[in-house]
Amino acid sequence: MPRLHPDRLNQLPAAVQRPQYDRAALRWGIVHMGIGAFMRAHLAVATEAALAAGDLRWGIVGVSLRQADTRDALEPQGGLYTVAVRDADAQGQPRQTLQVLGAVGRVLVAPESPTAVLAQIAAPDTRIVSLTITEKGYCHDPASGRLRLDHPDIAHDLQHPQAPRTAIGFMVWALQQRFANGLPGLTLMSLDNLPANGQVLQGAVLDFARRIDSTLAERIACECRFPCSMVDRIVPRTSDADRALVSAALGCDDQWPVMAEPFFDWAVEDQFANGHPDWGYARIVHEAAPWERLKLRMVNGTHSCIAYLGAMAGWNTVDVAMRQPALTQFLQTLMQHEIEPTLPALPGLDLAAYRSSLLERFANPALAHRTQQIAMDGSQKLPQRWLGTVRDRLATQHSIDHLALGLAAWVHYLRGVNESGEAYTVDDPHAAALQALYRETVGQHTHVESVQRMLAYAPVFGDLAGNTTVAQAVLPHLQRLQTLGVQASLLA
Ligand code: CS2
Repeated sequence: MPRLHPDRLNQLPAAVQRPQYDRAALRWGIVHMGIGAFMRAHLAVATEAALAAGDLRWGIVGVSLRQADTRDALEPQGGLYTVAVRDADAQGQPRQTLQVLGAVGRVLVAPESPTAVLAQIAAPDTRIVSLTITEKGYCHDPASGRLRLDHPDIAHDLQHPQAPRTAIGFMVWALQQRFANGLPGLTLMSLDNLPANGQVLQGAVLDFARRIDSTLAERIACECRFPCSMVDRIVPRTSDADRALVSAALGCDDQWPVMAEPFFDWAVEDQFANGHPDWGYARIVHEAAPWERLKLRMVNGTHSCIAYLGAMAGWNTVDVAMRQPALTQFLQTLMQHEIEPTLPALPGLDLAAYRSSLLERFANPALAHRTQQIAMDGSQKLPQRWLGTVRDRLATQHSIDHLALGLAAWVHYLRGVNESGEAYTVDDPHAAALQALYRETVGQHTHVESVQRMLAYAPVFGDLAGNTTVAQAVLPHLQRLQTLGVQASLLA
């Protein structure tokens, strides 16, 4: 099968949407750090619409901070790739609509050519640096939100202006070059699932810059903008079967397509240093915080519950887990009675409708989103997904019983073996410490003191570390998970 390529765009089946604008005339207004599947199905889709409407200033240069796989796959395709939007028809049969995108012109691989990445950020046409580097990419302490100056990559980057490793290092050293060349600041826009993601980014960038030169830090503070944002679209990792299915439908080989649900949401603060594309898909808002809280607690909070319970029960994908009535009942109650009362009012938002549409999104049978994928990096995710809600509930002396089952499932997951006795790797930057703690505490005996010691891990739990009320709430769930399993715990 021939490869997807700009020369073959006119041979694609008529139903496939494709770029109709002049890609040769694109300018590179956006540099995106962390060009993974999510960004290619989210920011790139919204930006593609602006390019299609004729504003060609916003082509995207992607940066991979580690691997070369995205560059290696996209380069022979002239940057083209397919977004397959998947759901099921009225009979429950999976279906997809395909769009080939042209917004990503080039991908740079940071470890291979760090100076090219610095030069791209420092280039006159660049206006926005956007980021999807995952929670751990900010090299911050998840509980406090501060940049970890003892992080080995941050320590390295402070010493290596020409060859940084982290997104933070790249941005600050490139901004120094920009200012030296007489160019203005940039919009630095985080699209990661962190509360106040713009502020976390700003804090990390300024902490890093201050270590280099206080004038540089002041200039960045003055000339750059750090909009906070809420992003929402389920984008599972692409499998070989997905690649084959998309290529067959295109009639040519796309090595790097992305799969997404039809749902798309994005609220981004109106804080831009040098304008932004006309992202018709985005809500440009004054304050993103209420949207972030809604999304992180409802979507990601429940997603992580599905992930840990599902991974332990052997429900390998989210849609399979959603076929368990005990689980969906649990999620309903968790949202309605424990999460929703902690959410700020959002004018025009019908929470009950949001909740039921979320359950439908999770049940989408065409996505095959793996529970193990969502389970990764729990140490980075728990604070914003569950612990904020826990704090709010405790402050008003309300029950945290359902959140406690989620926490118990996360602890149980650290065991590294599911209910069928299958071992898996706990993929988390804190895995070694957390699994050692698990073995010393609840891996031995499960009583309130051992649970309390397990939940005393400060980098995750912060001021909740060792909290007795939390430990008491988690204890019966963990005991049931360890002895009776997931299904029985949900029914208890
Ligand atoms: C998921 C998210 O992998 C995860 O942790 O919870 O990627 C989730 O699919 C998105 O945030 C949905 O917008």
